[in-house]
Amino acid sequence: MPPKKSPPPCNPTLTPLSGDAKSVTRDFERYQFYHLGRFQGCPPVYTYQALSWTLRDRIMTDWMNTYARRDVPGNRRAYYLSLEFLIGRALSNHVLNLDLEQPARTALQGFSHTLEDIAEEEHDAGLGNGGLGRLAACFMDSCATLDLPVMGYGLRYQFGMFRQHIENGYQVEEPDNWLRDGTPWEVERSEFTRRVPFGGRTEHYHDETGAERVRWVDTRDVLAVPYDMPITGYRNHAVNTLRLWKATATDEFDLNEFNAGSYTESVTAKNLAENISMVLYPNDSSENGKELRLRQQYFLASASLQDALRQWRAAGNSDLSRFAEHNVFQMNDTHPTIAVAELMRILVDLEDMSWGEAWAITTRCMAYTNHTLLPEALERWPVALFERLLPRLLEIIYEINARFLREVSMKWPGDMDRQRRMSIIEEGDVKQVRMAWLAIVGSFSVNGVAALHSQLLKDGLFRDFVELWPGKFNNKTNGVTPRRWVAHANPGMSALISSKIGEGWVADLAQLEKLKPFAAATARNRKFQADWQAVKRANKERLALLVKAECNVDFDSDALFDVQVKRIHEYKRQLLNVLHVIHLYNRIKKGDVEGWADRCVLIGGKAAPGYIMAKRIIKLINSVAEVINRDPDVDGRLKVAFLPNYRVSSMEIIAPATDLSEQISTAGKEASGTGNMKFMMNGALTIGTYDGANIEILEAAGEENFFLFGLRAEEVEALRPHYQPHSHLEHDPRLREVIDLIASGHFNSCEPGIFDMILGALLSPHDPWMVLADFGSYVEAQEKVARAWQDRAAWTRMSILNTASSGFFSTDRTMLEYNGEIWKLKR
Ligand code: 26Q
Repeated sequence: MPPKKSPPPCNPTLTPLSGDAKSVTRDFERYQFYHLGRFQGCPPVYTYQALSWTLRDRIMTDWMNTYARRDVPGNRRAYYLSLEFLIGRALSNHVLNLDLEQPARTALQGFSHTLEDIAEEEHDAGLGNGGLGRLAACFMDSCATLDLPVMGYGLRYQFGMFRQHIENGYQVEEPDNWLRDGTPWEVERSEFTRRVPFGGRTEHYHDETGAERVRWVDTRDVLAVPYDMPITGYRNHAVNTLRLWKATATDEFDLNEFNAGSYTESVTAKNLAENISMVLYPNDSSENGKELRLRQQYFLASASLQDALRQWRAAGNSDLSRFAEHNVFQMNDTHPTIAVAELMRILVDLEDMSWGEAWAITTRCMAYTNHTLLPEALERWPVALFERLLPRLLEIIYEINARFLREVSMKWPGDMDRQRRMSIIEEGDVKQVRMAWLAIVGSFSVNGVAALHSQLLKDGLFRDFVELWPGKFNNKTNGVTPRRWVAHANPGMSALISSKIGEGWVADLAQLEKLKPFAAATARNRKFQADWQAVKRANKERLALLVKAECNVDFDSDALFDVQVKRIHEYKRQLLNVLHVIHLYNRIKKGDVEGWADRCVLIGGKAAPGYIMAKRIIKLINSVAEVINRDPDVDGRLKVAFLPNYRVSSMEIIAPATDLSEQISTAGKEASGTGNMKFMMNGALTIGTYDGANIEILEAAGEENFFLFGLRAEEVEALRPHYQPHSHLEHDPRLREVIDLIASGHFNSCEPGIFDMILGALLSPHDPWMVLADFGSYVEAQEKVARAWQDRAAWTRMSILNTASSGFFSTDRTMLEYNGEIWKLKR
């Protein structure tokens, strides 16, 4: 089936629908009654749908106009390629951006549900694992708000991140059928369907001029059907597009195979095609070698590049040699980096370009962002798998590699060891393609996501490449969007801030600096500081309700809310947090409660389904929580809860209610972190190691407003060969008692032995995360926290200063840096 022809440009003279309360109410009622056939008293999900359609109608003209404005020859554009966009809910976000809160509330008058209740009906679009996916969503928000011509390309997974249940303390996964009721936030654009080839073989031949050329034949093609989601800017009438591809089988499946009588085989083949966009891989570090994952990656890369080329031609361009002047592709980690080879294939095989010309274009439009320092998380694909699935792409990668290694050998003649290290193909028992190397070789820009991370990449993993191309490597410290994470999630604090410094901070977060004078301990500021505390308290009550509902644990809003939410990973060291909790419990049991600060400890996060240790850590947290919460001696001094199914919409309630943000990874292992920034913006204080963006948070907030502890990255590496966890046990009775209590079976009397694997890991001299090395320093930092909490007025001032210093961590700043140094788009 040839793709349908592009439609003519839309009509830019359409009049926008009014946003006044009367017109919003009329349309809302029309959807609710006439379209959905639902009346007052109907389930709130229909009210959610009617309101969403009403809003969506009010996005359409801006969306079309933004598209028309951008669609001119010579206009430069960026494309953000990502296997993940962790979007969360959309309704409230659009209400905020379109400034339609009052009209929406008016429309709901007379209904028994508030705007907040209605918004709760929306399923999170959980099309990502964690930080990397949420970052992509925050980037999209900021690009629209800055009116940057950036389009996101991703996959429309039918099942997003699994839903997590806790049964008997263990994680149980359930599929996330987020599209069951459809979503109002997408528009299918089947007219832009693309065809993506798989399998088959290559044929080398000579064309009429005698030049050697290659055909990829006998492929099994899959159709990529785009679904567009609008990304609204903050009150600026700009609407960008997130284009998500769904895989469907071609018509030939039905025609050829069904008619040939091989009915079951053809159904299997059809399923194989449609499986591509079925489910998000729930690992947040690489799970190597899975064929379906490689299919997903190539499917995204190929469909998106074909579509970008189509768009560029549709805008009136024709001279391909100028493609790189007008287009840049930002690759979110190595996941979509097969795009480097795919663009070469398109230019050389399909567009008849010479290798040299094609390579000049490719290496001027590709840019790569790295998100990890863990060597085990670096993507590698077996050559044999590539050969079977993407034979033409493998040939192209070999050619790229051969030419690249020639360059290496010219610079370092005879240095075979270096050639072996830098080769895109890793030799060995199983030959593998190193995707990060392909990305570096094929890109003009390579960046890390926080200052320390970018430096460690240059000094370590990427060192050889830095010697070859020093100018390629740069840092772009992550951020988060203040629209979702402050204006929407924390309306109380937002109103209070705006009452002092106006509303400009929402789209220019550096303005939060103007809050600093209000943190001073003066009589004039007393009212503001009391109001700040009252807002935090109200937010804590909201979180306490959630914790009660989800965990059946009573959180007292007068206590310190101490929170660690993120994926469960050994390097993130949830275990260190648990050890401290057990230490506090031991102190209570001994009556050692001098200067005690009552605490509510909240931990949440998902474990990759195959990550046994991470799952056992969840069980330990739940077991410890159960013992502590039902021990009458504890008497309200300590509460512990594990919040199930942590996701974007839970963070919207958690961050505004947090007093203490736990950022306690082994130094040098967390590339950046972004939860740390959400907490800071919402006035939490951080207890953290010198790692990732924590360092920049500490520098912005000032050391006196941050609880720093633990070894630094270089100290971790220096200690590693000599690390002796047992010596920490011997020298620190607090630690000894904690470990002894776990070993005694106190937390698992009904399930003996289940925590042995955790004890084994903690006590091993090869523990890569060196948890016990930081225990003492962590406990001491926590004691400082408790002392600081006693002086609530001083704590409040530190809280204000954290928010006031958080301007740098807006993705608006991050996007301006990407644009200024990499994309160079006109705003
Ligand atoms: C790879 C291959 C196969 C299956 C899955 C994957 C995979 C999927 C997701 C590998 C990694 C991820 C996600 C990584 C991630 O979220 N990294 C985080 O990125 C954030 C944004 O830059 C940083 O703040 C975090 O420090 C980093 O851990």
